[in-house]
Amino acid sequence: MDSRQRHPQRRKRLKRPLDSIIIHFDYDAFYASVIEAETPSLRTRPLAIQQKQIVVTCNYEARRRGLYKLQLIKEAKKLCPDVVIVLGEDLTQFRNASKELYAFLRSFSWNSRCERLGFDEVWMDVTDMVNYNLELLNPTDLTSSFFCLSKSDPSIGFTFDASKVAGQTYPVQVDTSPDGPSNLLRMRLILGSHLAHYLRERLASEKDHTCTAGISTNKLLSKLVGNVHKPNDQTTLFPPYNSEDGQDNVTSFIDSHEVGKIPGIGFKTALNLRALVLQRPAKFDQGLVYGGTKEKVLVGDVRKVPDIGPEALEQILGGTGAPHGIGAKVYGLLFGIDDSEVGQARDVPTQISLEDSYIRLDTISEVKKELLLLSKSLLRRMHADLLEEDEDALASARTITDSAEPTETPTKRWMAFPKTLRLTTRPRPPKNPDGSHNRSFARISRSGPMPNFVFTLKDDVDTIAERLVAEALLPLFRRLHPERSGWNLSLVNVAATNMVDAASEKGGVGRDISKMFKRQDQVLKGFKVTDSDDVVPVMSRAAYEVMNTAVYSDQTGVVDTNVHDLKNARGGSEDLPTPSQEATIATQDHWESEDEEMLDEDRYACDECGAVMPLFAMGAHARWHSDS
Ligand code: DGT
Ligand code: MG
Repeated sequence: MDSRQRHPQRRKRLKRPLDSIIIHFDYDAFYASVIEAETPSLRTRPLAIQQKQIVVTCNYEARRRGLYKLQLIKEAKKLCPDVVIVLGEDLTQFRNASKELYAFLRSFSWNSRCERLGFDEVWMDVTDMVNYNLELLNPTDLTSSFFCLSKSDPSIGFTFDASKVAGQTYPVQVDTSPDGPSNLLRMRLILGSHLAHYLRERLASEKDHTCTAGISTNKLLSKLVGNVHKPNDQTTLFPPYNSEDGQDNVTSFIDSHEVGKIPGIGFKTALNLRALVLQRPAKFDQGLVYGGTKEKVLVGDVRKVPDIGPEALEQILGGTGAPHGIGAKVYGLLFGIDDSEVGQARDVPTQISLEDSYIRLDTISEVKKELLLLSKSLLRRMHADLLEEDEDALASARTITDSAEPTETPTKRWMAFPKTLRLTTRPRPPKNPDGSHNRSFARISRSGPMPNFVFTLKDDVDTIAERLVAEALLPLFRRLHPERSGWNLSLVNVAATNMVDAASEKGGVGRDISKMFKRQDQVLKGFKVTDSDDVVPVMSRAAYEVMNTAVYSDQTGVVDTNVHDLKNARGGSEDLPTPSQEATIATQDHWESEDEEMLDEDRYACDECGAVMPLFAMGAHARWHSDS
């Protein structure tokens, strides 16, 4: 038997689709950049943004002096005593800046395929713009080309030199001659690079934010290649993209990445892949409680494993809780293949979810207090994200005011209605007989119809929040935890889900809230609080879904109370990083999947205190334990 027969999949090269051109943007030192835009004099000074006791980000001047993201404030000050520290606990300004930049980028898109991840990353599928402009190129005079930004007005656009790529390339030396191989793809990527360059310049000049961009044929590659030259630069992954013998640029690019660095390969999948290559578990880095490996296993190493293929990977990575087809998905990723589409731009999030974590939360009165805080935040976010000015009401209010008494007609209306209210908790498992704790990431949820009164604009948020807790959340809580005591929660999440666009409701019903409620009641008839526990198996799902189905979500960075050890509060909110605070920092404000439990794949509990946090926070957290 020859080796080809023995290892059929080893010889099988996947062909990479080349139809799309995608740009990935990542704003530079985003929070710091928001502060600098407000106070430009800070640009030349080392600037760090503090949340709790951690530098969540710092500007590049600070990075030149050795500061880095997620460093302890104490360390940052020691290293750079003149660092300017700005508190970044209130996320409002960052959220607003993020929305503004997104709207700006999106305004250039023709197909509205413009997707935000977190506050500071955006993908744009510019295939249509690139293909249109490809047709307009004059091959005999590429140097004075014009990129058309509007199909209806040919004068809107910019001039550029299509004989050259804009910005950097991977690899550094590339052949841009028009008659070389992969000519068409190369030309389309060159067009994409000029569009990216133009958009970056407009962002910098009009919005005061620099960013880094990556240009390639899918979300995965555009995101990864953008990291090659940071900050304020851009990189295009140049062809050839396919080859018979693996001598193409995608293979050499993707092969040099550590498996854990590939978006879509979650922590547990990376552990499994490393073990597959090493034939034993990889050793962890010292100083990290969990995670961080010191034995780097590259994508190229995994692909060289005999008999590797979608089926083999399905066997290794599949199982309870793993998404169907994980083997094929991961196998594709190892080749730089990612068929996920850039999401369609939306005016409203698909859900709004807020949560907080606690060291101890074990009495009903404390739960009520926390539910009230979460409800207020949820309602504020619903108002901020789902309400728009009601032009009709404004106009009629104006008419009435001109001629008669002032009116109290509300001038806002709902753009979308979340039909479902979901409550999620994460109970801490009881202690083992030897006093140790099992790590648990299992969340349990109950959902019910969103009560209509939350949509009223006549009462204030505090009043509605109290009613929401009493009439909806506490009943859900009792379904989740029928026992009066004996539980201890490490997390509570309140979410408004199942969003329905008002405009998409038939006949514009959404504009008439009373009709909407009637319809809602009909729709929800027979829909009652679910009884089945949807306990989610942990550490088992591909976090890639997070990237694929990113939706807008937000967490309780804005909650005033920072000390969550309700029984044993140890002083003020700023004076010490309680583990739960770190957990709060670490988990707030990310985009997450509809199925947000998947994020747990990357969350870990400290053995010492039980605080839950993502992997990257474990190092700082361990240092905090050893210092205190
Ligand atoms: P960059 O992209 O390396 O130039 O720097 P940043 O600051 O843009 O970092 P990035 O892109 O990882 O994250 C964007 C923003 O999100 C950042 O300015 C602060 C915030 N952020 C990032 N990581 C964390 C985190 O672990 N916890 C919290 N609370 N915020 C974070
Ligand atoms: Mg960034």
